[in-house]
Amino acid sequence: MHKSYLFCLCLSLLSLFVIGCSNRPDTPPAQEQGRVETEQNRTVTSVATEIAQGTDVPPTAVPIIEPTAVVAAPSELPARPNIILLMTDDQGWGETGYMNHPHALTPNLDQMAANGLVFTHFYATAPICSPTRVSILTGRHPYRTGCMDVMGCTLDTTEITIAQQLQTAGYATGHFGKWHIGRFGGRNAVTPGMSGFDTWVSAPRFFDIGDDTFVRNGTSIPPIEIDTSEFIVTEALQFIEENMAADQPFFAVIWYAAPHTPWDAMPEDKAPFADLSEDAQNYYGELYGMDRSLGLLRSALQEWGIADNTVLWFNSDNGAANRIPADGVAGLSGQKGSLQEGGIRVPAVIEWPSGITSRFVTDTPAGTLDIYPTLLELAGIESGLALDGISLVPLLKGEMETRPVPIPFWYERNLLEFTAQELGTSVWLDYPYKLHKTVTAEGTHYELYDLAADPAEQNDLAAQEAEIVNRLAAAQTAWQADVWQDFTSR
Ligand SMILES: [Ca+2]
Ligand SMILES: [Ca+2]
Repeated sequence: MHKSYLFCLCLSLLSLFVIGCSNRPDTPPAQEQGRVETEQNRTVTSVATEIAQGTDVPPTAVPIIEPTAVVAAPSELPARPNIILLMTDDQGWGETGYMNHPHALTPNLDQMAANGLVFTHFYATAPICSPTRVSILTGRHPYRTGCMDVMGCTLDTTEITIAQQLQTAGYATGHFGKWHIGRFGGRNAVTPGMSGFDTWVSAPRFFDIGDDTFVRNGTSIPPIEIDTSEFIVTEALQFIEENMAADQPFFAVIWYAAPHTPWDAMPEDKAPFADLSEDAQNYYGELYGMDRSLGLLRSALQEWGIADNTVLWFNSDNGAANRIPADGVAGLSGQKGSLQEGGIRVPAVIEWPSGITSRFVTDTPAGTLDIYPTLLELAGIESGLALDGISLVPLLKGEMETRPVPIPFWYERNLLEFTAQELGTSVWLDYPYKLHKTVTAEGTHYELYDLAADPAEQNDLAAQEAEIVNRLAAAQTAWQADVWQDFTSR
């Protein structure tokens, strides 16, 4: 079953690639499309098919089943684009329309995927919320900064955030939605306002309709009465509109709470899922409301004439929680909380019409640690900082077909503080090889998988590929020693 599902997904992704190779269809505003689809109650598959029908190449003409990284970007990317980071909360790798999920309805994200760059191997640094958020804002592995607590760590204020970098470089900066890396009150509060954001309309943790924890620039506001995704995007649009007038590039971070538990969707967002359980209606309804807000955002940017030079970078913060009985991880192993693929591989799309002019699908691995260095390069900032990710600008320009450095992961579910170097579970992703290392009081255990041949991590190669294990383990251990050094010198 896993294999057949993965095969279907490959076909689905490939059809996106085919879409990307053909002429761009004239499409109505995305939000309008989403509405039409609700009324007609069309299926996810039919939405994907209809996107494909806007092209000259029928999906059946797909000659191969592997995604291919092909891009013809401008040799010089436009300087200092507007930047919007969008992140869902617990949306699994398979839970999009463009991945042909059996229920998830994401027509606006599918449109972004048909217009931009789709990552098939994009990784959240951690399989849970807070450390991934720290990885985005600091560009460093969260363990370096002391962020360990799975219930919510606090951003170390000695770190230089990407918001501070862009603020110093003349960007207007705003944070909207879930924070979850610091309290908003008390002696040790760390707010978005203290972390480089000029404007913030944010909640300290997850939120749902009726939430009364939102704070706008330091002042509490009344409970939210509309869909929460629509609410934070509306606030972000107000910030963007104000800063457009100032003729200044902007950086907006929109961190959704959907589809995190508890689930509470608006009636119109639940309507397409009426045949499912109440929980599933609210779950997929939250996701559909999030997607509707993408339509609002994209329509406004187009109406204001700034869509072309605005980078929309969408991803989820960790793998599927899989509490709804449908395969959110699309045949991968593991889920939220695990360093198996299902816990860390997430949907990711970048839409930037003036920078990514040929739409394409890449299987080059990338992740949330790469966001910081990529944005620095896009904004023309030399930081001199030692970061754990790399700039993806060469990938955007078609100059990176294989990733030059591995991606590190390190996560221990019960760890509140480091007590020993190398403790816990860690992963060294040197694609296509993925090394799992588990350190307990009993000793060290390795597993090795070839993700290209075995994306579901079923066939452990550690015993037969000792040389590869040794090579990856040596690099991983050296990196862990460096992280340990940073942690202990904080
Ligand atoms: Ca999450
Ligand atoms: Ca929720």
